[in-house]
Amino acid sequence: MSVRPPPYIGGRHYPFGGSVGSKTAPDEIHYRVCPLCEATCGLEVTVRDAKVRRIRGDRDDPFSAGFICPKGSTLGHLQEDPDWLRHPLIRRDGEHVPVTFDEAFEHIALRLGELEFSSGERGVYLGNPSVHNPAGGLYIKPLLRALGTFNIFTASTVDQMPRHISSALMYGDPGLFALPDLDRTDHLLILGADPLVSNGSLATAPDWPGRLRGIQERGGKITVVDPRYSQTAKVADEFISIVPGTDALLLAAIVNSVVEAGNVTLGRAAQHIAGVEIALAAITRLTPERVAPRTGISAETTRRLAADFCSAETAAVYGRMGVHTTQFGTLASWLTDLLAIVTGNLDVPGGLMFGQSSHGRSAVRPGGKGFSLGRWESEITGAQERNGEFPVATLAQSITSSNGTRIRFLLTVAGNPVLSTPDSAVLDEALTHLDFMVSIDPYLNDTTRHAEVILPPPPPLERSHYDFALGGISLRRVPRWSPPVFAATTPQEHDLMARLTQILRGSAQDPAAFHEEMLTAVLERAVSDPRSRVIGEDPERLGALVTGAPGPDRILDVLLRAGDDGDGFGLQPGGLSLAVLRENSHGVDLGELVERLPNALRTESGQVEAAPEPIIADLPRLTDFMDRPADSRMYLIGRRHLRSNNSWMHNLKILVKGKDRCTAQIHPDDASRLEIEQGMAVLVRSAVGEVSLPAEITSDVGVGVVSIPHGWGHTSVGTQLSVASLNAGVNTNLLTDGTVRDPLSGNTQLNGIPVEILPG
Ligand SMILES: Nc1nc2c(c(=O)[nH]1)N[C@H]1C(S)=C(S)[C@@H](COP(=O)(O)OP(=O)(O)OC[C@H]3O[C@@H](n4cnc5c(=O)[nH]c(N)nc54)[C@H](O)[C@@H]3O)O[C@H]1N2
Ligand SMILES: Nc1nc2c(c(=O)[nH]1)N[C@H]1C(S)=C(S)[C@@H](COP(=O)(O)OP(=O)(O)OC[C@H]3O[C@@H](n4cnc5c(=O)[nH]c(N)nc54)[C@H](O)[C@@H]3O)O[C@H]1N2
Ligand code: SF4
Ligand SMILES: [Mo]
Repeated sequence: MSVRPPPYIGGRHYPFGGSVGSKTAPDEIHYRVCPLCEATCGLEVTVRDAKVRRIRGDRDDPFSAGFICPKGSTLGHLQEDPDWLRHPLIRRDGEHVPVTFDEAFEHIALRLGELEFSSGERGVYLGNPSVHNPAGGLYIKPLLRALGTFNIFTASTVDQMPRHISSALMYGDPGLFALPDLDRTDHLLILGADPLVSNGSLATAPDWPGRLRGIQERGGKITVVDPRYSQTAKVADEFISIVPGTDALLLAAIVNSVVEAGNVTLGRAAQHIAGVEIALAAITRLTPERVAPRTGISAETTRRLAADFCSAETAAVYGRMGVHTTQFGTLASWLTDLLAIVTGNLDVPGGLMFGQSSHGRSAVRPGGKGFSLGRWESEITGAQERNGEFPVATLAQSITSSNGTRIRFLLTVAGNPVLSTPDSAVLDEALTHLDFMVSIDPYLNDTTRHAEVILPPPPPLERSHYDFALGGISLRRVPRWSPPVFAATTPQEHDLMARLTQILRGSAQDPAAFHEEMLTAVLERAVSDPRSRVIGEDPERLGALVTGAPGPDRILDVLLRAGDDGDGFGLQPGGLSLAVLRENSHGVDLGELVERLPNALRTESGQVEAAPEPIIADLPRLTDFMDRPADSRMYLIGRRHLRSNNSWMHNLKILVKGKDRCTAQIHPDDASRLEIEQGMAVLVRSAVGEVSLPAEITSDVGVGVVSIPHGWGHTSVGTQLSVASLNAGVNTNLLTDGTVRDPLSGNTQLNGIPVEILPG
């Protein structure tokens, strides 16, 4: 399989990386995909004398073409961070002390044995990095099964859960996201996303800067809607300032403007879409005039946004954190897709397209089980499940409840909820009520300091990598597999999960046997799946042909070979396998996304449901909100920085050096009204908490808006973050009110929180 030339020319080549000093040994060059964010950039890692000498963007990567951000060049720094734990810790007499892996697992087995937690007393929190490593992709499922509890919490309910819910209700699959086809679109409307900084989310593509420039160079237009003149807004053709938390209103009014102008057209996908009339009838009250006082955007501008969208040959709409982490996140997410539907831009090149992972097996006909909300409730808090989990905002109460059952044993995997989730002070305190806590995490941080046992995985360069989670949301199909750069000196994350799973099941700890068991199950599923390339084959015969290290690599080999583009274990010569990815170290370019309707649909009807019943039933809440007067306080929103990664990369000096980034940005008009001067400490107070931090006066934020980044506040005692704790900052989630949630998704409102600001 040959590697085709890059899909686009360009890419900003940041001159990052260390200098190349005097030579003592020949350089080794390794190619790998960066696991730090959703952009999946290809990296070129130069190693000499067992040390990383330089990391730069891999110019031969067909997807990223040399693009890299400052974080991508820090994998060597993570490798050498003295605070990255290289052995487990056990807390003894209030202090975390190093132990061997065997001792740590022995301790866990002993404690779980003596404490005998019932299923309702166990709980788990999964954080963001588990989306970015193969162990998270493959080994969490059996671990959750062994935990045998409904008390599952993840960072999704402070993030993308609304998109899962709207996608599940519309397309029948919570993972089937409609993606903006950046490389072919003529018009891109971005709301509440800052991909120049975040490098994109739920639309995997490296080099958003280059790809956005590509739209403009093709003569297309980019419009950004944001309460802040974001980095992305600065490169857009038009910026529209919006009152935080009101995007659902704006989007509904845009859709109504499309209708009013007689521009509704369902386009190519028309025959696969049901319920458009019902959807349109349900939003008729949300007119450009009526929403304007709430959104702060004139009716005229709203109509023009609609006209721009309709007049473009192809148009894509993209909403992210600013849209999803509000009280109307699911409605807003549905409305982005409805806008694409009524303008004929769904499942059309240049519009919104559906992704397709290379290790997956596509259905050959539409239809499925559909999707239900609230299949069970928490016996502790009464919260309803959403996509298999409870809102993380109910985690603290699930631990401290005095209703009988409560969580007494908590496992955290790759998560720092003490900094990342709402009502942080309450959660921080709640964790002290646990009888037992285990964390799979490389750092002793604000969350893991509560753990009795911490099990660290090896750093990224000591692992193989493949993006199980992101392949299906990539804007181009470019499977890439990366071998480890350095041999691991500690067990892999999947080994840790295997042992933990075995302890929970009460079986002997034997990771090798566990990996074999997983592989057998995957093989058996593959040969009995009608969509598979190896249906009816003998799993044992295939098993003998599998290559790669035990664990995720061997499983990947089976998934690739039995998948849509696989070699079928020899039945389809030239198809994908782990060996083919190994040979093509820059990746294999399978090209642009192709139309996937109707077969990708898993709704009961086999159609796109434009008007799902729970969505329509939630609309009166939005109309009521429109009719209520606006809050007279200021609105708090977040922001990210290119050199940050949620809460956990502030321990690298190279990323945190420079001027203070944990500031409260306020508009000059607000500053003069409140008599606040540049750099002065201000107190920001919400319904649930307050923080004091330096003011940064800038007209980048709108009047009445205050912006504070999240992921800071590394102030806890008993952590081991020698760099992060020197640049601690404050935790904005002390201000986040966990009771204010989007009811359809359970997502907490993180953007648009009413706050007061006081000098001092
Ligand atoms: N106010 C506000 N709050 C927010 C947000 C916001 O915009 N505003 N954003 C939200 C979003 S989008 C997210 S995704 C969440 C993130 O919330 P979390 O996922 O809970 O937090 P992170 O800061 O990503 O912490 C990641 C943890 O994983 C550990 N880690 C790093 N690499 C690995 C690894 O390879 N394996 C394992 N096992 N552990 C690893 C780190 O040490 C750290 O403890 O925060 C959310 N919180
Ligand atoms: N450098 C860096 N990159 C990251 C991360 C990081 O921490 N640092 N985190 C990663 C993760 S886990 C995620 S989920 C992604 C998130 O990716 P993005 O969603 O692109 O990231 P944000 O920077 O949170 O962008 C949200 C934007 O919404 C705006 N906003 C706030 N409230 C509103 C509102 O009510 N309406 C509108 N229209 N806009 C609003 C904010 O001003 C901001 O510009 O980023 C990922 N990439
Ligand atoms: S944009 Fe994301 S994937 Fe690319 S180098 Fe930066 S952190 Fe890594
Ligand atoms: Mo996220």
